[in-house]
Amino acid sequence: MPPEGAATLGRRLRERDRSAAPQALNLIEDRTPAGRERTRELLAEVSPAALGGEAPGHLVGLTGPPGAGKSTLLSALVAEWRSRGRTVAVLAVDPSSKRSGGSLLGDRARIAHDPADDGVLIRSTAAGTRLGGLAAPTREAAAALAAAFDMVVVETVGVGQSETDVEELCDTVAVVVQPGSGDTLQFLKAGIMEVPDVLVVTKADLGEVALRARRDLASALRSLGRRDTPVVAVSSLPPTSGIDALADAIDAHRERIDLPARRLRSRRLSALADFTVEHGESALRALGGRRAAERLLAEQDPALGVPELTALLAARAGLR
Ligand SMILES: Nc1nc2c(ncn2[C@@H]2O[C@H](COP(=O)(O)OP(=O)(O)O)[C@@H](O)[C@H]2O)c(=O)[nH]1
Ligand SMILES: [Mg+2]
Repeated sequence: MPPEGAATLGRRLRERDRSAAPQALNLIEDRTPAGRERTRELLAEVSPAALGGEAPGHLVGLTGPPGAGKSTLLSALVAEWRSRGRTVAVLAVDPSSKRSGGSLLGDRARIAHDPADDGVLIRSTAAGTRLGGLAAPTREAAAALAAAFDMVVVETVGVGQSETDVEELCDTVAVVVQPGSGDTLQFLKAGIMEVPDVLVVTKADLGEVALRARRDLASALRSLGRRDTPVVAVSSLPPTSGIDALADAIDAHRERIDLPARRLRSRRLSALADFTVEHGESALRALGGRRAAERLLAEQDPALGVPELTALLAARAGLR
């Protein structure tokens, strides 16, 4: 059977046909020039222009240090969302493709789910380079999946820059810390407090140490004037606790934000990142610098997808 046309795959996702997702993700991973062209065709079919608005899926970033309990938490969250009748796609960003040594210490659990359930899709995706933040295929996969799935989760490892990357892509960012790990302190020092929309303290079954972590984080948020940011304590191993409250907090955040504005900002930042990765900093200078490029993007039709915006920057820089 010849591979299905890229536009057909994109159209099927737009019509919420989830069975098109695995093939669409394979296509997006093909970074040859022909593959990129086909990816552009696919993404055009799920752009806001084609959808007549923003993609319906909720883009959720889940980030935190290795061993904090992200994968275990996701197993519980996926079950919670399924019980609420939602479909779920998870893109687990694999840092071992960037750093040496394979899986990171403490990064043990796999995301558990029923393989026969076609309402759940779980994929690993390669980590990006610093210059472009999250790898383009991760961002493109998230955009494609948001057309067809109710929840699209991007799981990333780390404390530091990765939080900012995921914040640029996602509607809602949940930052995960485990109690008694010193994460809380590191967190405050690194200025990461600006990033989370929801803070999650895992391993609540550990008792007092988890309660203390939750209190410390809540008071740190208060001192930053961020009283609205919820801090949710969860236990992800059976018997689970707090998972429903976390799902509620994630929903509530989406209700609060100006979603079209956040998505538009994300597309513009993505276009700038893709353009810079592809053509280099000198191409950015040809546009008059980053600020000028941002102004140029701000003038464009809000319904344009990332590939169209990236192509536009290249054309203005005289590269195409
Ligand atoms: N006690 C306890 N251990 C947990 C909980 N959640 C995860 N863990 C354990 O913490 C370790 C790391 O979890 P994992 O989900 O792999 O963390 P990740 O690296 O952030 O994805 C594993 O040994 C888990 O079994 C929890 O709620 N309570
Ligand atoms: Mg993990």
